[in-house]
Amino acid sequence: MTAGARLAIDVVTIFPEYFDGPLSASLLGRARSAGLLTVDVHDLRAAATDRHRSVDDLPFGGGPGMVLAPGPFVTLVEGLYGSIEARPRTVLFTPRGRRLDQPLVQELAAEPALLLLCGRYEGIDERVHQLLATDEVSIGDYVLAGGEAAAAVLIEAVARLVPGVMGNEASGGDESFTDGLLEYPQYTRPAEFRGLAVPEVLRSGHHGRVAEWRREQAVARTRAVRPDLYAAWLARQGGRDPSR
Ligand code: 6GU
Repeated sequence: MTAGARLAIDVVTIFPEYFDGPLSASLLGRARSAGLLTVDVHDLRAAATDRHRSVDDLPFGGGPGMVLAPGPFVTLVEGLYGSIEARPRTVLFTPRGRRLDQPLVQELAAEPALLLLCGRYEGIDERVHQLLATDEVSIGDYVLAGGEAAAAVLIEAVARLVPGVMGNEASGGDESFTDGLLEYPQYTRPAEFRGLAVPEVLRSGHHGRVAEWRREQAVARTRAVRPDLYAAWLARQGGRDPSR
C-alpha cells in the first residue's frame, strides 16, 4: 500500500500483467499520475513457498480442476499490512458474490484503501473467504475465467468517483444510475446525418423543455430496457410516473 493518495488499492492476482493496459490508459492512467489514486498489483505466486511457486492444489472431496490454496493469500496479506486484522476493506471476486452496482461502488469509493483478491481455477479455498473477505462481489450473471476483469471494472468505477479524477466532466448529476434511470440520448453536430435528424427540442435553446425531454427519454428507455430499475425508480417517486 502506498500512502498519500486519496484511495490506495492493492490487487492480488496470479496474472499481474493483466492489469498493465487498463491501469495505464485514459482516466486511470491520469488519476495515478496525478497521485489521486494508487494501484499496486501483487503476484500471488510471490507468496508461494515451494520450488514450483504453486498456489493451487487438488480439491478435497474430489471433482474437476484445482483450488487456490489459502496459504499464499494469507502470507501476502500479512506481508502487506503486518497482520490480517490490519487489512483494509477486502473484496473477493467470485461469481457467487453480491452483484456490483453503483451504490456499492459509492460505498467502496469512500474507503481510504481497498484490497482486491482475484480468483482463478475452479475456486478459492473457503478459508480465504472466511479469513480475508469483507465483501464478495460478482459483476454480473455470466461466468468469467477469473476475477481480474471484474477487478478492472471495479477499479475504474471506483476511481471516477475519487475527487479530482474526472477533470472537466460533471461527476454527478445526469449520468445513468445516479438517479436510478438510464442515460438519455445525446447528439452533437451535424444536425442531420444519414437522414437522421437531431430532435428539434435540443436545438430550441429552451433549457426547460430540453430538461423535460431528457427526463422523458430516460424514463421511457429505462421502462423498456430495465423494468427492474424502472420499478425501483417508480417506487421512489411515490408510485407516480410524471410522464404518463
Ligand atoms: Cl467476480 N468472477 C468470475 N469468475 N466470474 C464472474 C464474476 C467474477 N462476476 C461475474 N462473473
